[in-house]
Amino acid sequence: MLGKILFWETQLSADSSIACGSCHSMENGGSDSRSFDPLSVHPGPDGNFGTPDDIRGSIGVQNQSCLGVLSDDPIFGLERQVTRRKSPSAINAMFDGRLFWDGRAGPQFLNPETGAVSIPGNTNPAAGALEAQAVGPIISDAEMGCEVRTWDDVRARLLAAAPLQYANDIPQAMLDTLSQFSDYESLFQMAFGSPEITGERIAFAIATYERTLLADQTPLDQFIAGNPNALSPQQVMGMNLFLNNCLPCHGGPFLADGVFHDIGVRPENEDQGRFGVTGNPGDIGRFKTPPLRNVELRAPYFHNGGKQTLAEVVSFYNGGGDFQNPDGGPGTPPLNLPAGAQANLVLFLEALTDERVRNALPPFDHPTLAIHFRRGDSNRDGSVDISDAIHCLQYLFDGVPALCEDATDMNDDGQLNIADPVRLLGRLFGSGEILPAPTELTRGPDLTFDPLECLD
Ligand code: HEC
Ligand code: HEC
Ligand SMILES: [Ca+2]
Ligand SMILES: [Ca+2]
Ligand SMILES: [Ca+2]
Repeated sequence: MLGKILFWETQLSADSSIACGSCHSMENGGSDSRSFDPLSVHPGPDGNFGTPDDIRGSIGVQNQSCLGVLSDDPIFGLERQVTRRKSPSAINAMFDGRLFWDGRAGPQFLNPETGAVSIPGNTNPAAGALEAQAVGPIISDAEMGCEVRTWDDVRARLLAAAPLQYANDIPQAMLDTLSQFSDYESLFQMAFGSPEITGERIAFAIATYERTLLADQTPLDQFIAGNPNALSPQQVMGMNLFLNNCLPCHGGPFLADGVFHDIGVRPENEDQGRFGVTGNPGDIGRFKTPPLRNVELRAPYFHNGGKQTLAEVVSFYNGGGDFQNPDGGPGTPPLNLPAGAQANLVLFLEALTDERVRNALPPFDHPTLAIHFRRGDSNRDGSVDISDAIHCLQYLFDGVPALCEDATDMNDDGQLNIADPVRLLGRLFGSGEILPAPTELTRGPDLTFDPLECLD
């Protein structure tokens, strides 16, 4: 329960905007549909936006010091930074001893504050991999942290936080816990027997929650259990194609072999993948085979988020990949399937969805995170300019609907009135101060409580 609260706690991030769940949403199969957002693009190794090496990653935090002082990021400026890879799933990750696309979080977990071995890597194949992974994003200056974040900073934030105060639709069982243990010290006391908040305990709790995220109720599971009607005839044909062509790498209960291949998604020097961990030249451009459960929900696909639909992925395999890399290993030979067969393969991949994940039912239920909006962007076209002052005036005087009240509340006083366009005009043309958080510089959550709403 503590781990679930922490996984959905935006106050674990340096600016109370991003939780683990922001980049690993259940409805998206444990990945991030925000990757489709135009602002969720990383320009890739060439540093330029709009070129083929761009990556659809996940939106994290602005470049800032741990005191909250923003600084211009060479790539993202004052907008939120974006990860260099697409977020893989936190669901069904518990049996994998090599997490991340390149497997750099291994089974040994070191106490992040003392460096002592906390979970030795040899007790079982996955051992402490989830714990080792969980400490990364909290400290990362692009995902949830700030420049040189310390665990003292993380601790101080949790001590000062009212748990989940910025979240909505909190599931009843979580509310019951919070009504009994209303601050983080008592939650840590509940879980660990004493109130100390440490990096090690945060990792223990989050990983223990992730071990409840087992998606094992799919049409394929029902079919294997003996219900012949669980798959349609097309899906059975798709399954046979899958068994013949995909099984070498996507076998086993999670439909993944847990090893690293170069299937030619991108030229191998753009992101060297596994090589960054092993230093073995044969590993250049190799990435971990992703497990395929809930893959239907996880678009866009591949480590670079480069394919938008499963049909595009199947067509990629049908042609034998997009790039032939020299050290590519076995790669994937072209399938040369007719269109109907490719469609059946897609239908089979859609039979790998656990409906509890799609519908966020227990154990995949969760609080709703606050909507991110840009203060002042009243007409919601993505930028803040004179047209927003006009939109706000039209809302006030001509009955034009507000698209996001919080964005229109330019001075963040919880009321919509003439003071709002005046505040924006002062900002645009006078020497007016930057608008209240999340400011006009980036999108973020509203951190003041008011009755206004932002509907998407
Ligand atoms: C800003 C977005 C972002 C946030 C916040 C974030 N993650 Fe991730 N997560 C990613 C990305 C991107 C990767 C893949 C990175 C890579 O492979 O180099 C990843 C990888 C993972 C993996 C590995 C899955 C696998 O199969 O290898 C797990 C598990 C995970 N994250 C859990 C968490 C937890 C727990 C938190 C909170 C403590 C968290 N993430 C916060 C984006 C995010
Ligand atoms: C040689 C091993 C191999 C074979 C064969 C293979 N795959 Fe993959 N698959 C991978 C790897 C590795 C990735 C990740 C590649 C990357 O992102 O760079 C992947 C990614 C995927 C993804 C994207 C998942 C995600 O979360 O982004 C899908 C879908 C997929 N494969 C389906 C298939 C299908 C269908 C077949 C058979 C036609 C197949 N694969 C054959 C290794 C393989
Ligand atoms: Ca680029
Ligand atoms: Ca605007
Ligand atoms: Ca106002």
